[in-house]
Amino acid sequence: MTDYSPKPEHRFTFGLWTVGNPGGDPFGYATREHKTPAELVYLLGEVGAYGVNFHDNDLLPIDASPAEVEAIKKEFSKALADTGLVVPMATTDLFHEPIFKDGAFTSNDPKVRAYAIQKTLKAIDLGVEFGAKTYVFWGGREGTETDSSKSAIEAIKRNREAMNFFCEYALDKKYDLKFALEAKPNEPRGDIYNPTTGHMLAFIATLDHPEMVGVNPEVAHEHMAGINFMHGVAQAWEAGKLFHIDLNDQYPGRYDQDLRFGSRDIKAAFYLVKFLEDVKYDGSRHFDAHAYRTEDFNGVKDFARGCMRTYLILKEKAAQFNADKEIQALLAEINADDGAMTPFLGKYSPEKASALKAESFDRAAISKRGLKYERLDQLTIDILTGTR
Ligand code: GCO
Ligand code: MN
Ligand code: MN
Repeated sequence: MTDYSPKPEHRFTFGLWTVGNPGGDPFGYATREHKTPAELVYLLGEVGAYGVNFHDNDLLPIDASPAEVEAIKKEFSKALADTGLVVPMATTDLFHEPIFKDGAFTSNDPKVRAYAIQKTLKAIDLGVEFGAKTYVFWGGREGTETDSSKSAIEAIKRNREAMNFFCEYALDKKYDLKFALEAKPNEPRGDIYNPTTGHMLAFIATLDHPEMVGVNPEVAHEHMAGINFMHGVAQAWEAGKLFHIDLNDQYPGRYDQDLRFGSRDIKAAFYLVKFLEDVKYDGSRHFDAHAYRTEDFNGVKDFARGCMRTYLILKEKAAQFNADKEIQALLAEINADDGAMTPFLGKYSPEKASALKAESFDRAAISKRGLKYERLDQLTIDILTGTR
């Protein structure tokens, strides 16, 4: 029996807003009391997390007085020192306040845009003060309900202008900081701009400092869009852009559920963990989820422990998959290459193209081969269900 207890090297992190989520929803009031940032750090220390992330206003209420700011920071720093937790990531709350009702960086109102940039500059300073090396941008309000209201092209330009501003700011301040953009298709807006990780990757390529900016894909967000999360993560990784990741779970086609990691689609979670471990992703495994509204704070601890435990179980299953002789033999067979096509494949040359055009292929014979994916998938299921 393997030890599934979380260790710092696993890089498990939670946001203050995740374990601090009071259980309210659009139809019901909070079911858990408010806890201070310091209290939440102790809770995370108790369950064995490595780090804690925050929005500016998770830590400091928006109208906190200078004295309150100092007191909260002091208490929070003490909790970090007592527990050994670190702050790998920080972000800005650009969605709760009514001023952001029609967006932050993409608002039609220049005053709102300027305020959003000012708030983010201050929030970046706060994150850096606590040691954050990754800064996440989630534009929850950057969208529309009616496309009569806003130019989709202007929205892209305004988002770009803001990101370029922050890159220059970080360079100017000599901050050791990279930016990670988080896509979501909808909720809270009817539609959000740059709705998927793929859109974000394309957007990043248009920035002045694309090397400073990557993505923060979230399981639930891509599942809401009905797409394969691991494929998006792989694309980000291959492009050198996987700067952070938000782990949770989600039934497609439903409201934003933020379920405990791996609790809905265990197979998708398995392929994701296997991918992250196989490529040796060394960033945070950030759980952006929250406990069911039915839970008290013991249930919140069960939730947090569950996220990490499931990750570690799936990591073990991935190692088992990689070591399984039958699976590896099937994979070797599927990927077999006798070299006969090498002259035709790879980089283009005019000779190669002519040779390839002259070659004849026995389509019927090639298509007859059974690929044994049914067997392979069942072996995967056997591993996942612990029957193998
Ligand atoms: C959501 C998002 C947020 C962001 C967070 C960090 O659906 O509400 O996932 O939780 O991840 O604001 O920027
Ligand atoms: Mn989310
Ligand atoms: Mn998220």
